[in-house]
This record gives sequence, structure tokens and C-alpha cells, in this order.
Amino acid sequence: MRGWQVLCLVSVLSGGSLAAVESVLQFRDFWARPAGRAIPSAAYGVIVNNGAKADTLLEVTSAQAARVELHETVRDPQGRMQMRKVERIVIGGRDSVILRPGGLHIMLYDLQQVLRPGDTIELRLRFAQAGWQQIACPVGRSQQPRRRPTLPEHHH
Ligand SMILES: [Cu+2]
Repeated sequence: MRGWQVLCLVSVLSGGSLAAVESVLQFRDFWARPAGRAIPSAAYGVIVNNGAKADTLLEVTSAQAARVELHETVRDPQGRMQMRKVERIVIGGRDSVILRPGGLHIMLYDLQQVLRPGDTIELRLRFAQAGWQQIACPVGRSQQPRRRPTLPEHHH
């Protein structure tokens, strides 16, 4: 559903020149790790590029974190997993990029508040083509264990 809100925002901002918007992004299953104020958090999710052209994530900011970095997780020569800052993340045309624990992710430092499951943080992502995109990101895993398995699959 968040993806559709972004689509609406893009349509409004572009006014009469809708055809000029080549890169249409969707943000799926975003969630942030719960954290106390002294501990960094991280945000994960899937960025889908429905446009034909590649787009590049350049920067992320959040009202809830004073410093935000793009990170990747790499294995060092000793076999240990380490996080490393990356300057940009490219999402190919008609492709997607998964941000996940142990892979690419958004790192949130100097939290302005404790992040508890059920809270929501705002993320503002700046793309080379699509510009600034704002998404609401729930704290806690998005894939919660299903408590009511009789519900239809596609409710929101
Ligand atoms: Cu990190």
C-alpha cells in the first residue's frame, strides 16, 4: 500500500508532465530494527523500480536519527561479517533491490528516541531520478507470525 501512496505523490508533483516520470519506485515490506537510544538501528525492505531506466539511491535522512548511512555487509578475509558504508545503491530498470539483515541496509545512528515495536519512523530517500521519496517505516519485522490464518491473503 505504501508504494501506491508514493505513486500518487509522484503523480501530483509532476502535474501535467506525467509522461516525463520514467522511474516509478515502490517500497515494500519496510521495517526498522527496535533499538534503544544508545544503539544504532537499521532499516530494511524492498525497493522496486517499475521504470525502464535505472535509478540510484543517493542519500537517506530521518527525523528520528541524526545520522543515516547506506551500508553493505561483507565477509572479511578471516570470514567475519563486517558492515561497510556505500555511497549509492543502484536499482536497475524493471528490477528491485532487497535491503536485509546481512546484506545492504539503511543504518540509523544517533536515534532521537527509543524505537519500540509498533512505532513508526519516517525515512526520506533521495534518488537521482525520482528525487525525494518519503516512506513510513514500522518498527519491528514486517513479516509478523500470522495469528489469524483464516484472514484472506491480500488484506491491508
Ligand atoms: Cu550497518
